[in-house]
Amino acid sequence: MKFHLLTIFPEFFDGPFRHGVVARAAQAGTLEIYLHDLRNWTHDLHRTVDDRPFGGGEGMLMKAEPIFSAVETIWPEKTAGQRVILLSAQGRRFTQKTARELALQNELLFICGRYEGVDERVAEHLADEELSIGDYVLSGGELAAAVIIDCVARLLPGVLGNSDSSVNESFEEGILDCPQWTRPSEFRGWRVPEVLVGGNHADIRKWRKEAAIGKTKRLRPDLLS
Ligand code: 9D3
Repeated sequence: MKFHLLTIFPEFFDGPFRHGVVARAAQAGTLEIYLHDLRNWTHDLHRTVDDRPFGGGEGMLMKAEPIFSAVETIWPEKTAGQRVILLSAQGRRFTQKTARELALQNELLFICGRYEGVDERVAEHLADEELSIGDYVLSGGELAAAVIIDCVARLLPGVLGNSDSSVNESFEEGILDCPQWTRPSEFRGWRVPEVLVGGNHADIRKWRKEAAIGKTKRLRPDLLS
């Protein structure tokens, strides 16, 4: 799968994509990441990508023209299996379900917004979808794109070692993972639940299910309603 990122901070991604699942998948050729510097599609001395909002207001907006030029250069003709995604605080909420849908595409192009936002013509006439990763304020779309690419990459066949793409993911069952422990069985006086240390697998399964529901009730009651 190919991931394109359109950004004014291409070096931002040196960190997130050089480690872990995404780096390994890139090494194995399962995915390819292409960084595109938006300023390459400006034509003025100052390589301007922003301008003031019509109607007034705080801050600056990203101009439509360099973004359209960039996307039309990267994909002169858009084919099935290619999706343009605008990251913005106003977008539809990205979830594990969205990640599954995106993992079915051949190629994704992420437009990373900065400043106070992006000229609305990008959302209306260029992007296939506008996504947000949650209800909090980031300073731009780069972190959001890295989050989405991490989620999608680990779903690609072969990336996690399990070729079975139907492995259950707790979020899709609408419940949190059960609590887990590793050795030692006692640490600073805190003991691991006795049932997990014993070997009765039916009891363990039942205990885990109940513990998962209990934890979901306490921390994420919204998932159960
Ligand atoms: C006047 C209100 N603005 C600032 C508080 C709105 C605003 C503008 C630009 C809020 C965030 C941003 C930059 N955010 C993103 O580009 C962004 C984002 C986010 O802020 N939260 C969750 N997901 C995303 S995806 C892109």
